[in-house]
Amino acid sequence: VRATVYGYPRQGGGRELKKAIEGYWAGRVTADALRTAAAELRRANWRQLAADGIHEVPTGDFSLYDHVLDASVLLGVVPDRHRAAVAADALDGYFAMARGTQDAPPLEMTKWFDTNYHYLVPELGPATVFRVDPAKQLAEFAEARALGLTARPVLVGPVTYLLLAKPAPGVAPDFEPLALLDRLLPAYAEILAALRAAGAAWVQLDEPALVQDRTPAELAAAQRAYRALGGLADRPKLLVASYFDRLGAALPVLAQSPVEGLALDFTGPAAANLGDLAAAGGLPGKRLVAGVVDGRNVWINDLEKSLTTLGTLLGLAGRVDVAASCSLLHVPLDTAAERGIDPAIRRWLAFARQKTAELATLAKGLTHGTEAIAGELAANRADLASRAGSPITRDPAVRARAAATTEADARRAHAYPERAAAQRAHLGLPPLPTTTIGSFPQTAALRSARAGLRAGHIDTAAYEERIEAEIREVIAFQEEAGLDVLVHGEPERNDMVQYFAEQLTGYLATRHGWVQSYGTRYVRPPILAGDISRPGPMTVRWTSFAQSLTERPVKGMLTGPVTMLAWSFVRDDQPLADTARQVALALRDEVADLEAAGTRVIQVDEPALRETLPLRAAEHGSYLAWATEAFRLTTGGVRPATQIHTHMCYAEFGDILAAIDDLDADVISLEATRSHMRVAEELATAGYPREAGPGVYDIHSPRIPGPDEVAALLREGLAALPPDRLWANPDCGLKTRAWPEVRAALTNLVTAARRIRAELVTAA
Ligand code: THG
Ligand code: ZN
Repeated sequence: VRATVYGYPRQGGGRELKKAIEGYWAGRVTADALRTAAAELRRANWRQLAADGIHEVPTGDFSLYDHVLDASVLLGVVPDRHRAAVAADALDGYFAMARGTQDAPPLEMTKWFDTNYHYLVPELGPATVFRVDPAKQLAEFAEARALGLTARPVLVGPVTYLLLAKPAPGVAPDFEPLALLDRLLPAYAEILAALRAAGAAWVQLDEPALVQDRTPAELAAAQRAYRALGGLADRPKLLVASYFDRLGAALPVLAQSPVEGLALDFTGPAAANLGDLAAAGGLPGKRLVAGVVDGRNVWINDLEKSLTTLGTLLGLAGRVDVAASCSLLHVPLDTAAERGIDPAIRRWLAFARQKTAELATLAKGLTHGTEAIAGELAANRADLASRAGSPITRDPAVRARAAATTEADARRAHAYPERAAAQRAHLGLPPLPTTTIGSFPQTAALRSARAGLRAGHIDTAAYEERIEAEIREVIAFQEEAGLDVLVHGEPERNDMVQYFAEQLTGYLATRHGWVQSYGTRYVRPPILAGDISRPGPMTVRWTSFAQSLTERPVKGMLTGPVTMLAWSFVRDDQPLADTARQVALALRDEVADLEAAGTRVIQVDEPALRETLPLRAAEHGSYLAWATEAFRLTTGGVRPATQIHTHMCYAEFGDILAAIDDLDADVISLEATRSHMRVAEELATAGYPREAGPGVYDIHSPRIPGPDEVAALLREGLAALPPDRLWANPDCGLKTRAWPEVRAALTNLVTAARRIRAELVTAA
């Protein structure tokens, strides 16, 4: 039994890769220096993996931007609009596809399954011709071999590649990329032959798309693909990898194919693979790579439990190796860098480096017997016991309160029509009220104050003075522009979830726990480590300060419980629904404090509600039930006159309209500019009974919409919703925009809303 991994964090301990790539974009780093920096990171990772006991290292998983984009380059899938750039310079052409140029928009970016990683969507059509260029794969394989290591190239599998793709611009929207399978397979055959010629004994083909609900036609395509690839004479042995869930109906398809190996996930709900595998008769004569260490969460493994699972698996396959459930790309690099976390708690955590050590220990225990790892097992047992028995893990007060929560707590006491009347009286807003989503541009002065505070150059008092100055400016501008419901601009916040995580008991924040979100952008997801409670108000000080500067209502701004979970590492020792309820109760207290301090409008953002939808449809219902309940628990305690807002960022929410209704928020703001107010229509068709603000200013673009353009969008909105239920607002927060753009765009937005109000009066 040996240990392996499918992929490793790319950035380096000091985010060297980000710095090299962004330096290249800025013209500070040459292409050669970038390539050298990347090669050094790869070498350091492989050496580390080998030293830590990983037998077969992955190659080709490294990327300068995204591994799905790399697969497109490998297959010669370049959109027509980027061909000239790619022909002129391969590296600049690659970044043109990723980031766009002045006249060629980038590939669309979307979530990699249910992780927080985003990939670039391949664009395919009937005219697509695959042209293989295996240079990157061959070079990285050779680099690892040059270190004297056994290496296994890792590729996105052909079925997953097609299932992740979309019709290219100009191609019929109902074109199914899977129709290209028979043309794609010869391209994979060519790559496999090249890798074999280079000396690869095994190649890994990743097929995570097969863990999702698949139609019989899609399963038949998978069967055809692996019969064809398995039947090739000139190829390495094939390991087909699945992760993120059980394979289900695809398991027998792959088990009966001529491939030599399968990698299965045995963590969390995917543990069902164990029973499925036994039922399918195992994998006699094949290699099974068993993903028993959770590759996408940060908790230490239960080594004894894994040994038991692996013991069962030994009887079910020709050869068993041990691995993390998926690429380690989704976890931070090394817990050792987290000096700020209590060492006793740090022992509960395993980042990529610690996970490789766990894998090596498991492989050693299975090969040489548990006596050979007695010390590791004893330490692991003690760490698990320390976590299970810790007062952080179980706070009786939090548990008692969660247990005492009733259905009624998660419901507003009054129906919407009564609330709407009370809110109208309390707020005195005009028809088509204007507002923003929450954040305003983060100025250079603010960023330098935050850096100064962290470095100890300025004290808390000086920092807070800076925050107050920013808030004064934001309030003054909004009054001058004539907005109706104001915000304080959130100058005190960096990451939406980290700000709250830092103030809640039971949550851990990391200093260096960076995880790639997309390209060179990273997040540091906080860790929901224990029972969650709120020692004191988190946002009241700044909201109240802002409210003291104006007569108009200032919105309180909170991140909702579902998004808090979605953008954090979650507990693995209790259902998500229980963690969500604890977070919701802490936020509910914040809502109550805001209301008591005189806040008349409170917005609870849930941008992640849609993106956290489980991979399989059978689980949607139970997810949406606890998710909407957590939101209502957060907001259900307020008076009828207090107006609850929520916000979601993505236009694709048609499939969760019922859940959006179930949130029972008084007002929802949504991204809509790019979908031409189709969103308003969708809400109206679905009979959405409350107020909505489909965005009329696309904040992702530097373009400033004029008053006529905004007015036209508002008129479209009025075709779907009556004026007392339609709001005028941007698509999303303004944090990423510059002040001059924001001033102009919001002034135009107010002008447009006023013009339409005047028209309404004339018409009446
Ligand atoms: N917070 C967390 N997770 C998230 C988001 C978030 N996941 C989904 C979505 N938002 C991802 N979007 C982004 C957008 C911008 C950046 C990262 C993810 C970004 N990061 C900075 C960088 O890498 O330079 C660092 C930001 C920082 O200093 O914290 O720009 O909002 N948890
Ligand atoms: Zn948004």
